[in-house]
Amino acid sequence: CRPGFFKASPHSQSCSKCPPHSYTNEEASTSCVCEKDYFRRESDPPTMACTRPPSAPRNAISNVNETSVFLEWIPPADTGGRKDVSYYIACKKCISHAGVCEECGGQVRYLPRQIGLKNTSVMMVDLLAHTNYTFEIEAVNGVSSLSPGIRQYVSVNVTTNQAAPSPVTIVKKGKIAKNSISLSWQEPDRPNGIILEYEIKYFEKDQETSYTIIKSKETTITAEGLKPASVYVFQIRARTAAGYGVFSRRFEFETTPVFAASSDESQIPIIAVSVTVGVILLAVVIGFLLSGSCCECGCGRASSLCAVAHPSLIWRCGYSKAKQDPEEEKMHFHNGHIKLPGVRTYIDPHTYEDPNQAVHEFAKEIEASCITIERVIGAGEFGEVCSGRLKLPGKRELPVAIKTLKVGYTEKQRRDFLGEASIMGQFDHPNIIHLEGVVTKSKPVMIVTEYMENGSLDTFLKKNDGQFTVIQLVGMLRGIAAGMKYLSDMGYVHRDLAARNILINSNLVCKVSDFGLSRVLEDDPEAAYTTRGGKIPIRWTAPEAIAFRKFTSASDVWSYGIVMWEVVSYGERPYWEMTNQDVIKAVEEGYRLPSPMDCPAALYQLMLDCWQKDRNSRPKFEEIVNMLDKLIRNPSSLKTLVNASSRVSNLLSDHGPLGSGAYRSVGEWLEAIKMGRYTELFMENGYSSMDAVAQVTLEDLRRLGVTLVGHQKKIMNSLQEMKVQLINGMVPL
Ligand code: ACK
Repeated sequence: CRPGFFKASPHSQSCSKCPPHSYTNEEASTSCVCEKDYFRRESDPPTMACTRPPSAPRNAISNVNETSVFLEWIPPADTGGRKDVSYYIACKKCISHAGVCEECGGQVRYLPRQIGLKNTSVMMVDLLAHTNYTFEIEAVNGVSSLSPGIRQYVSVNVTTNQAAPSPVTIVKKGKIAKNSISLSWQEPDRPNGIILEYEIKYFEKDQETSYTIIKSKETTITAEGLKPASVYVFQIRARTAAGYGVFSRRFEFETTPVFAASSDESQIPIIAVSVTVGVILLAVVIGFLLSGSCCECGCGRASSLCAVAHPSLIWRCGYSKAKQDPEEEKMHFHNGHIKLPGVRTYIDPHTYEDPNQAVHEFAKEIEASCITIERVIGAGEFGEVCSGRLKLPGKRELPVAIKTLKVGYTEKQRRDFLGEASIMGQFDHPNIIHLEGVVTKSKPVMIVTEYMENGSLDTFLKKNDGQFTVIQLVGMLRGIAAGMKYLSDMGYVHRDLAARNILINSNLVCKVSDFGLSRVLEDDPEAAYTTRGGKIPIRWTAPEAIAFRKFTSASDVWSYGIVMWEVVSYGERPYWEMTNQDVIKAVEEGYRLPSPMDCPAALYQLMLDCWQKDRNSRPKFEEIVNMLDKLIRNPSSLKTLVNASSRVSNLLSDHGPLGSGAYRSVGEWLEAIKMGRYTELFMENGYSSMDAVAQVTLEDLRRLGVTLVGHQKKIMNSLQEMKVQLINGMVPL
């Protein structure tokens, strides 16, 4: 063979041209040499082109859910000429202030795997809470190992959120008698926050259906009323603001027989000393409580002493009606049917004769000198909303949002303004906006909350139209549902759940905000007066709440369905420009909002479930959270979208074609929605009348060459809006 050609075997008939990216300068070659930066694996046949490592994956995005991170990316622009591209995930844990990063080590789990990923997504679980991680997604192919070149990866930085505590692992037995067992245990290795209490579950061995639960703020308990000479199984779990951790493994201890001495009689003197010390400590604690210094955790000396010396008391003075709480609550369960005694319920601040008392019961007083106001970020009903910083003694400086009460307020305005803090202060959940405290002792009166970098969800979504993956949107919805589950468990009905009342932070964590009683609705520009005189945000409200003010968690579920619709349609206004009266009428007649564009069928089905007329048939928030978790764990279940043509034909079915009432020609209509550039395209393809236009589906638009998603949305939404106006209704259920 001459140069540039080769013959792999002497039996071959003819010489072959060197495959792409290879050459030979010599005669009689049996193979060709790869060009610089191109390679051939041993298993590649000599007739195959030389290939090179792929370029880096593109557009990596992350979705953080507590201590799990979901990563998604698109394949590299250049696969290097091979089909065997796979991905490898490198994980680094970084200490932000020091700028030092280290390998994550073996405790992180990768689903489905870390190496050799064929799909363009992966989930990392069991990460540490509140930790910065860098993930490098590297694309590799069959020749990457032959290339000495630099690694081709894209990196993503994320910060994990709060997590429930890790399990209690060390449990020790104390005094054991014929009717009682005392235990002590160590705090979990990773508490991930301040431990608010422990829950101890125990039952007689093999009698698991009848168990007892004790709650304790200490790391010791005594289970009493036990049977002599019987084995009991104990399990313990810790609770922080993020919720309960998982139960520990089972620990078994046996009570002594009726006539045996208790196991620790020799320890009586030690116990006597401990009791004395305990009594002294108790006296000190009571002293603090009575002095009231604890309940004024501001910048003063006494309060910082309170925070440092008695960290466990902050929770008491901040949120709970501590004096009514016994240190240990106990409740018996048979077949697990009785509600947990520890689930706190919301206390209506109106039940307090003096509203100031409610504020100070549930909110910390902050000294104004601890707050630095930086800029105004919006206007609230009672005054400006600002961003700033809060520096409490002994604590890290925090970015905060500050709601102020404008000067010249009436006593009622002050009460209503602070009412929100009295409500917010009772909540403690990662998806509920967190109250830092209030300033009531100086002016202006302020409510200080955690700062949410991305502001309110509706504005944020409108600004970032089409920018998120379905998984990211579902992550947002999951957070909102988890917050709402917490509120409904507490017995609080929100009444004004809407995307404008959800705040979103830089990790895309959504938190429910805007709490109040009647005030909520008065300050909401969406709220309208009903014939019965109430003020209600009609588009978000369940029919029974509009008709006879039946506000329940089930009516919140209806509103949640509307929020789902707002999120998936990136902040579109529900029912567009229909009037409130038309909305009420259409919903009453059984019409429902159509699916947003590109909406996974599973999500639209969930919306329709939330909009069941019979409120008892709607899902509970717990079921919604479980359903969304399932979808997040199995992203392929989100791939089936609501059929684009049925989405539109639903609106049309039985209601005749779109009339020409609104616009006289296709051109006029397209001009009106600033899409005039497509007039010719429509006319050329037979869509020359408004009736013909009524049949256009998203697929038709794509086929015609309207490729920009924003334009597709504008056209489809306008069509829908016109149809809705025409039929005075929506999708019939
Ligand atoms: O959409 P935004 O930027 O988010 O405009 C409104 C404005 O204040 C009036 O309510 C913003 N806002 C309210 N609370 C917070 C908060 N905790 N963090 C950040 N922004 C907030 C809201």
